[in-house]
Amino acid sequence: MQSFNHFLREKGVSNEVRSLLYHIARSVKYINFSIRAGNTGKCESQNLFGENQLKLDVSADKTIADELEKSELVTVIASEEKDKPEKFKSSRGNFFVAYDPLDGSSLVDANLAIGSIFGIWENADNILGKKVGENLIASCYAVYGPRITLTIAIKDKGAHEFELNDVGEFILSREKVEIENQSKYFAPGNLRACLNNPNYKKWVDFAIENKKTLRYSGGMVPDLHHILSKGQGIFCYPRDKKHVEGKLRLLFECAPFTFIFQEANGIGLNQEGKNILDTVVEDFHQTTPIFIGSKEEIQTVVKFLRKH
Ligand code: AHM
Ligand code: MG
Repeated sequence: MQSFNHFLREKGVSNEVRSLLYHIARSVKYINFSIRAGNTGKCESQNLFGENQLKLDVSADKTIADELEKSELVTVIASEEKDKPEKFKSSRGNFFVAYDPLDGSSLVDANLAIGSIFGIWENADNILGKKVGENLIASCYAVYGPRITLTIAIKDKGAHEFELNDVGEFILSREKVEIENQSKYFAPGNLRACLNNPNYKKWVDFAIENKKTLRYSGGMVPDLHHILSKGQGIFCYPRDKKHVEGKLRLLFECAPFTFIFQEANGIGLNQEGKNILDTVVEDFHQTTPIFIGSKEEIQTVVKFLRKH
């Protein structure tokens, strides 16, 4: 039984990063309480993307922002649910944290698994105009399912999964999460793209002909967690006519997950076959097509899209 703080200290993770993760873990526990309390209705507001917000989206966003401010280590935060980044004046550190407070909001009423995603950058002054991976030093995500897990990846120290126990502690449940290069699972998001992109359809047909197993819930967190749990799989969200730069957000979703997958021997590419972490940040809310999972399979998908 190893708490995440103890485990990360043994791995040589700095006091500051551990303290920041402690506050993130606390916000995850509070969000979990809120979900269990059933505060799942809609509110009147919309986010920047024109999506209707749930009470949970708004409360999760506030819970996380409050905890990050309390850490006194974060200078700037950006959230999928906030129009603009926010600054904390009282900070003694200089981290930038970007987060999606509640990924999979549309699954809340269906009672499917949902999650939160966090990316942690050191040097909060320089996010715009730089490659998104440049100062990214850690990322994590929580799954609110039948069990509550927090998977944390630290630069060059791997990805590790912790599970919330009945006394409110995150205990190591899987050390060194790793995925294989090949995969029998596939999660083909945005199948609407097949209507305008015959190459995507060819790849989906290829996956079916090769007897791949479909796993797609409609939530990026549970779908990517499935891959990391089974040790193999691929997830795609290509562009289409409506979403010309994809739907999923670079800072809040794609970069943190690509970082985690790289620490787990996986890969995250855009539709041009470039590493997501090499994307230059031009806007806090920018989106990107994404292909993420088992290395060789992802390279095959991207080749299909580019050459067939
Ligand atoms: P959200 O953050 O508003 O929940 O949107 C992101 C979600 C991802 O979790 C999921 O992979 C994707 O949107 C599903 O999109 P679609 O409804 O087009 O399948
Ligand atoms: Mg999301």
